Amino acid sequence: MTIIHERPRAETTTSQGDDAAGALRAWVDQVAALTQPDHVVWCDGTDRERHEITQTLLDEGKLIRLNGEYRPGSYLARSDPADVARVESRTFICSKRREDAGPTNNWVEPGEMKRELIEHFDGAMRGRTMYVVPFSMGPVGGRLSKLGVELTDSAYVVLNMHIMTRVGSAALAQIDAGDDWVKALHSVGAPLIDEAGVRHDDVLWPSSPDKYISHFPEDREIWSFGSGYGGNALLGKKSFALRIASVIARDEGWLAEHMLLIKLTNPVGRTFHIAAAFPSACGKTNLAMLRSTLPGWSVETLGDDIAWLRQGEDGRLWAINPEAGFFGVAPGTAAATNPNAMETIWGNTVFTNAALTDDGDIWWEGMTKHAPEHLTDWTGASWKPGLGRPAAHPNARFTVAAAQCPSIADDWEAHDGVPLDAIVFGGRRASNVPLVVEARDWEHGVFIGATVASEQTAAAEGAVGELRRDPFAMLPFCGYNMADYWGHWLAVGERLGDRAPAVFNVNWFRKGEDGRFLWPGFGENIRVLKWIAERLEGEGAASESPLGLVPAAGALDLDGTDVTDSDLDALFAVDPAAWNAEADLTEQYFATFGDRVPAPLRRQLAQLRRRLG
Ligand code: GTP
Ligand code: SPV
Ligand code: MN
Repeated sequence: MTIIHERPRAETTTSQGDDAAGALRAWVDQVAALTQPDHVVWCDGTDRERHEITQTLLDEGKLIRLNGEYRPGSYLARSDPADVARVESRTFICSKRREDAGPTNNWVEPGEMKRELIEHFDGAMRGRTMYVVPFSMGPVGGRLSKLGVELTDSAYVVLNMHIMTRVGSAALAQIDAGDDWVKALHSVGAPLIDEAGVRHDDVLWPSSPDKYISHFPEDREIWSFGSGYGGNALLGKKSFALRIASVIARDEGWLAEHMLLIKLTNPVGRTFHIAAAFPSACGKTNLAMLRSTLPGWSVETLGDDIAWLRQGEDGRLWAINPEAGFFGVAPGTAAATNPNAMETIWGNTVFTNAALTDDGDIWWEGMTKHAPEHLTDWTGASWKPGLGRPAAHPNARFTVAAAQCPSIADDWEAHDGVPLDAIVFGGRRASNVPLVVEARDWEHGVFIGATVASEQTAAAEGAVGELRRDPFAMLPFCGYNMADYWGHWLAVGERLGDRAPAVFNVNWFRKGEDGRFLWPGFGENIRVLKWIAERLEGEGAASESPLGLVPAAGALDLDGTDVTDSDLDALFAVDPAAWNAEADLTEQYFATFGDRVPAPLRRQLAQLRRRLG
């Protein structure tokens, strides 16, 4: 084994710092001894490094350079067709006790899981380079920020981590200074040299049919094996910033959430900070980058996927986006629906599983009204319209720096974050769930968050369209017992008291009997945000529904839309029979958590039933 870039030496270190640097080095050495890479490279996060990594991937054929005239500095990667999304069936929370992982997580006893993983990692990096990627989630040194180190044998992962997190020497210096950090070990699980010492050719997207995305919450460790894709492999994202961070947050009294973060400004210049939790591929990026159709109202982007929330000295809840980039759903992204996203990806973007045009740009379903006459599809095969299969994979993604977003807020990297005015929950529901509802109070809001159901999307393996419970949009991401997590939310609310943000629920996806969306969505969602802001100011008119407060007649600004009165009725219809059936399902759902369900949530269910009659 050779070390290409020696670990940079810190200029001054305290004795605690020496211990910290030593602990990191010991872990790197230990993993290298186990996985046996040809080389170890310590990453510094510089542009030069990014160019080198990119060049390596180009030389290996693992990236396709896009036409610089249309998409400068941008590349297309094509994954293995069996490695296109998060694998929830192979995602594990290995807490010491099974009940601490809870019924919503796969659990294996940590010792047993580590033994199994060590067998898989043994020699897993033979013939490859192991990259040491120190990173910060949140601005380096920020009050809510956290550090991690990912060890990976995938240059594609390093390139994406460069965009999605703050990689490099500044993060490493914090680790050396003795700050806590999370160990994140990743291998694609495809060694180039076999046990007999024979070297094999690499493939364009190495991965393994044997996949493990394993989390050890008590040890603050992540071990990911066999996948190179998104949330399975970019370990700062779902594995650290949600699964491990949710456990740290429980222990330290804050919240790690699957939420976008925006700043809404009204026509007199008053700003509101709003965080919203929608399940995967249910509209976070789109709402985060909303371009307002209402004059005087505007939205600025702070984050599109993850938010960390912590009570500040003023007693309010403050939020940061711990990420530095967007790993956004490509299909459906278009100038008409999300112009800010289209402008963000003008260049310097990595596309994964998009289609390639004949002149070297990318395309996906929904980008333009008509598909180009010929494309190379996401598998590399020739494609033309009418073949009956999509040209881009439904979970095709773009990776791009947040700083490139034209709607990014000036203070998106503020070390203390921004104070939250409202929290919004939502899901993808063709029926039952109204366009917008305001919770009566925090406890009711927690009940609403805890009982969200949503139709499954292509962001994870599984049957697309199937309705499932996805509490707080955290079903695949909560690192501990979901019922305890609800209890933690209630406890945070107690501490916030009258400083707590207001809570709302939205649904952009309700359909009419003819199967069309009843609500125009996208930029028109500003109308719902406007009502929310008016409620926050104590102005917007609301009326009671069994589910919570809904806009009073005329309170939702629909001027200039083609939403008809009957659409509006259908958007807010509450069918007591259907909702009593939902309440029965909620009771059954709660039963799966046994006596860990907090009493206030059972009380909320009883109150809902009473209001439904
Ligand atoms: P993850 O990155 O997986 O967490 O997804 P996300 O929650 O950020 O979802 P995103 O904004 O990427 O949207 C997913 C899909 O829903 C895209 O195809 C969007 O075009 C579509 N979508 C988003 N907002 C709306 C909306 O208001 N109405 C309708 N009809 N579709 C929407
Ligand atoms: C999600 O599935 O919620 C995503 C994509 O944001 S991934 O990074 O793959 O988790
Ligand atoms: Mn997400």
